Amino acid sequence: MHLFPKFSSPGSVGPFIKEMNITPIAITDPPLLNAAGLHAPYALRTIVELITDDGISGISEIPGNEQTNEALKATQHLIVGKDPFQLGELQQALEAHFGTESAHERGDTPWDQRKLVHVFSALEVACLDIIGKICNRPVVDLLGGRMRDAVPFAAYLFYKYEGAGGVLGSGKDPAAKGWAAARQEEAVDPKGIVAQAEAMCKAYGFKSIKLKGGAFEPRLETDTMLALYQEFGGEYPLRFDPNAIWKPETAFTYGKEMEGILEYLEDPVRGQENMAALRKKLKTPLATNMCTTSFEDIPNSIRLGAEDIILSDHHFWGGLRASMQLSKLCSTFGRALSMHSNSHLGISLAAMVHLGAALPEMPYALDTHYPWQSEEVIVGGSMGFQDGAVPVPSGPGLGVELDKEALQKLHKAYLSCGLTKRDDEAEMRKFYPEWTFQKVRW
Ligand code: GKR
Ligand code: MG
Repeated sequence: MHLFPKFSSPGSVGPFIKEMNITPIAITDPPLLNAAGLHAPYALRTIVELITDDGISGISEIPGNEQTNEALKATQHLIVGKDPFQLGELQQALEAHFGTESAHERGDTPWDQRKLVHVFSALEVACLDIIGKICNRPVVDLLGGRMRDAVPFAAYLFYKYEGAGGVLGSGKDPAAKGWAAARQEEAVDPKGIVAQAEAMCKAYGFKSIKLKGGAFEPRLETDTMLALYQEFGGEYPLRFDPNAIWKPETAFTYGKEMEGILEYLEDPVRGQENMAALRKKLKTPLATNMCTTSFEDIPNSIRLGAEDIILSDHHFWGGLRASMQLSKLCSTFGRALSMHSNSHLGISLAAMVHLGAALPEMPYALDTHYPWQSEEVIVGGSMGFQDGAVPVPSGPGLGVELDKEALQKLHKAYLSCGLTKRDDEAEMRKFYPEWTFQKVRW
């Protein structure tokens, strides 16, 4: 029973959402290795555009997945006609329609497989873009204001097979130099990874380095980190992430070996209990984007002491405002907050930058896959990095605009590539037919 009348947005006064466009796209992606297999030649993203009655467009980008797209389509009747400022009301309408989604539905893969958090995030970011344009303020100002003018990112290294992705597969451009060449070359040993780090840091100015592990046995991957330390140690902080594929004893052995060379160790083991037990034995801080990935996970994380750093991601924490709430919880409970990424384009990057700029504390450079992508869906092409950081876009809203021609081209690639969701195991089986994903391998 409501003691007070519930406010309901008038709909007919002020701006209202008149149109909602959902466009799945496919972007070329190199054959990067991880614990779940291999990246396919295309990564999928979904672009959402909301248009108000007076023609203001708000955009967002989320990981592409047919199921999420279906869920987005099912929200259309709830969104069209609503006031984009009434985010609380929108959220409640979505929750009433879909019910809740448990943290368990995240799945075991390195990436998050939940639908609803992605749907909420897509709609919230597009609404914030509209609100920013109406108020003539950047999104960072809607999140509490600018704590920094540029947001630092880390070089995100991957073991990879030869090739730069897309229909050309392993096709080589003989004129490719520097980072462009590194994107095409094979990297399966420490030397290849060190060369990749040099090329990426030189091209983007990154000053922190992360290696995605979990692809090869721990000895090789630890040696790779030691080789990176020899080359960059002392100067650039290093991180390593085997996506929870190590057994507790393996993580202890190799975690001890890497003690002193890592800024943090990311998801060495699976589950909050295993993380908490390892954390008691290692001096290196532990970070996660796999065991504490929603508000529902926080009480147990605090009870157990599962990690030191939560790698947020507005795509799966339910949006930018939810990520700001997470930052408050983190500071209350003695966690640092940083940011996780997946293959993405400039709309996601812009949202990450606005969020990063608004966070009260930013002790670590954020993750981004952006250097691995060679296409864009925003006007003007790729966003620029200066000294490893992205300046906060200066325009109102997200400060980036949708390139309609590029959107159509990438949508055509989606229709012709035949992929409907991310499946790194299936891609790996094209090389090794017997290969299976194991939650814990070594
Ligand atoms: O792109 O292969 C990848 C990564 O493994 C990604 O899916 C993870 O979600 O970057 C991520 C991570 O930090 O775990
Ligand atoms: Mg990770």
